[in-house]
Amino acid sequence: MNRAVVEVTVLATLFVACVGLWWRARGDRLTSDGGYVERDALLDEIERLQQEALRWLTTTNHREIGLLYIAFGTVAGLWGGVDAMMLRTELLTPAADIWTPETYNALFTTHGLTMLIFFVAPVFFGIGNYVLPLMIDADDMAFPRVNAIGFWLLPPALLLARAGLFFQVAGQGLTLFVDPDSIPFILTVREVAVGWTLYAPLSIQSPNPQVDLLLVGLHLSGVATTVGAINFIATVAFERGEGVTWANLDIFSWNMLVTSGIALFAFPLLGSALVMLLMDRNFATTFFAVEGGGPILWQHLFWFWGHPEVYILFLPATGLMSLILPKFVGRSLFGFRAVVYSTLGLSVLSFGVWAHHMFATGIDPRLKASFMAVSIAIAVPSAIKVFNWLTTMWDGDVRLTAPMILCVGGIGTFIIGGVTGVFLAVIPIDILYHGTYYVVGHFHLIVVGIIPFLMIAASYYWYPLITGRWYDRRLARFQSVLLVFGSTVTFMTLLVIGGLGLPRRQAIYPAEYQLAQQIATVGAYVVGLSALLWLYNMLVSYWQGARVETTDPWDLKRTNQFTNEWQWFERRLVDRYDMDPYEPDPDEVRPAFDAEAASASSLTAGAVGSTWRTVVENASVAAAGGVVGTVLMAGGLGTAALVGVFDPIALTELAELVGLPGTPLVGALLFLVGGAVTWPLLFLAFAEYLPGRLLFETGLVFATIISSGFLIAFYTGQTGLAFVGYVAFVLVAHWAYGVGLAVTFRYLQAKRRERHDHAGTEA
Ligand code: HEM
Ligand SMILES: [Cu+2]
Repeated sequence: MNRAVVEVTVLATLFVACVGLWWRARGDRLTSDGGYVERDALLDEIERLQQEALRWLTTTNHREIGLLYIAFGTVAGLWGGVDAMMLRTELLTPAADIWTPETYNALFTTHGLTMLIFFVAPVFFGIGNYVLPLMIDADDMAFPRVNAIGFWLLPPALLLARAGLFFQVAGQGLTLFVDPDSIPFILTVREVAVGWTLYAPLSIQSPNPQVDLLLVGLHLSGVATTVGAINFIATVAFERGEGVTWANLDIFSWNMLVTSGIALFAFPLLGSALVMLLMDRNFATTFFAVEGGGPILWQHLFWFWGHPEVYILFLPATGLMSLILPKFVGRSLFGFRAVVYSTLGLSVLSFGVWAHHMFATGIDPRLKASFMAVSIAIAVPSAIKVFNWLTTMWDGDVRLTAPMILCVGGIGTFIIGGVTGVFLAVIPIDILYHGTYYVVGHFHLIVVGIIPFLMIAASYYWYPLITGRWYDRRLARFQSVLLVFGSTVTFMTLLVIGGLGLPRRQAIYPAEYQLAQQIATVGAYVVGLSALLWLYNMLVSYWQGARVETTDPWDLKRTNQFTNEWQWFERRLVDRYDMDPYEPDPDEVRPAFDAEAASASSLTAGAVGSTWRTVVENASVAAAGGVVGTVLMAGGLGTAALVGVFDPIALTELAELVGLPGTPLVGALLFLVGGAVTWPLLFLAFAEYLPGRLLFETGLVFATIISSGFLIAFYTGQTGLAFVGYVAFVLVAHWAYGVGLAVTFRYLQAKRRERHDHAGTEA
């Protein structure tokens, strides 16, 4: 089949369907009196449309530019999505019988590029443009006109990058009428097929002129992104309203700020590398040729942009998660500061790991090893985010709205995507899985599992604010479930077939994989269907959704989460429509539980004294807690040894392990000292991540988790009743330990607070 014709037809159909929906939806409203549109009315309508068009083309208002960005990104996303559906369609059969292998290569190239460059960043910049100034109480972005320019660079960039499709269709059409020999140029331009990483030497040698257009298009998009990033930074830094300080800046703005910071360093580098590649192609320079800098140089430059780019894509999504999730559990974001620090940490680390994309090349093994270490370390800040989301939900009052379904689904896919990424960061494993579907499964669980999920969650969450109407909430819940389900089926299947060793980027594959490939394709179609349902819901509800009747559509006042952008919304409704501000039933008001505030006087957040003093105080409190916990635990273990379910031999081995004389006594001492020192420190570090509002509960949970490790570590072959006894004693001993720690901490904390309060009143 002819790829270009099919793709253009699908896109045109989508476009016509959207226009049709729009026409019907608003047509209904126009003719609600039963009349029809008259000629004059039609002319009026055309004039009105002209004026509208002019307004949208020249606007510098951040909300309108935001909507333009979102619309543009959606179009690109659908375009890249059609590529994806076509890729998956090819893979229904083991042979390349739907498109040619060359077409398949072109499809994954344009799919990857379109999604990464023209879909994700524009949509996030759009959301940022719309809501960020409202959230920080700014009148507009810092540079409204630059903002407009930044946006208007994108459509030409996309058209340049993907002109091949139109050339192909045009060529096909023209050959019906003219001699193919008279239009050689048009017939040689086709979609690029060198992979989204544009690796030299393939990208230099490809005779397709579209490669040059693509490079120019990418360059332009890079300029657009940089300009947008500068604007975000300036806006957050200088346009904050009164009352919005760095200390109470919302989490989404933090994320947009950090993302923009990364973009500011990453994109100019990409721009230079693109120009170098363009020169290699057209002016016989040798930046990336073997006789010059070499192809590996391209990879270094590319990934020094490419890895941070991944974080540019995903940090705004985590920002949305951290913002939206708490609204539907009635608790404020757990560990706000930890989340901000983890974002900052990621931004720095993201530049330091680029060569993990090059483990399979011949770069120096010592270099590789250090990149491996940093790549594994980068899991820590990501994990911090996950812990904080989970802990925010813990014990919360969960409302399963469409945005919440997407948040929960997003956490799930992110965990799987993230954990599979840690494996890839390990060189030997990467060598094994590099170039297989495992990689495709891994990164799609993240790029699909958290990015579009959270974009859609945000579209639902702010829909009332943007349109003043409700979307169809039942359809939205159904759509969210479909999306989570479809993505999981598709990309988990890819992980599995990648684990079995199936190479990626190939249109032809061994027949035994057919069933799995078909399952993945069906999953992808489900994702595609859910995207269409979302689009339908957005468009139709814009004209026909139920009007929002209250100034607090999400009932956020009840939990004290009525943030700035909703206050803006309320003011607008009150001014424009004379609506009464919504007041929740006072009996129902239960401010969101804020763990941070609740523990403001806790160990880690001592407000008085220098950092040093806090550290010393924490350490001494921990030491005291550790001793009490250890004494309690020693009692438990001692009993276990007496009863015969715990074998002191295990302690001997412990002593030998660290090179001390292998006697039970030394082992026991080591065990007690270790317990008294390390455990309280771990406890302090993790207390923030463990569920439960009370230190007491935290202690129990912590002890239970740790004891499972000790169960395994000190198991010396007990069976039957002895084993049951062993398990019981390990658990009881650890619980005693955990409770001992917790109670001691509590007590010492209370003492300390008393002291501080006392000091405070005296001062
Ligand atoms: C339903 C949604 C999607 C499906 C079914 C899908 C499917 C695919 C398939 C089949 C491939 C080619 C695998 C190969 O042959 O190596 C691919 C590659 C890729 N996809 Fe997706 N994808 C989807 C969404 C996304 C999104 C949202 C992004 C980015 C934000 C994305 C980024 C990429 C990238 C970067 C590649 C690599 C291209 C290359 O190998 O050069 N995909 N995808
Ligand atoms: Cu990377």
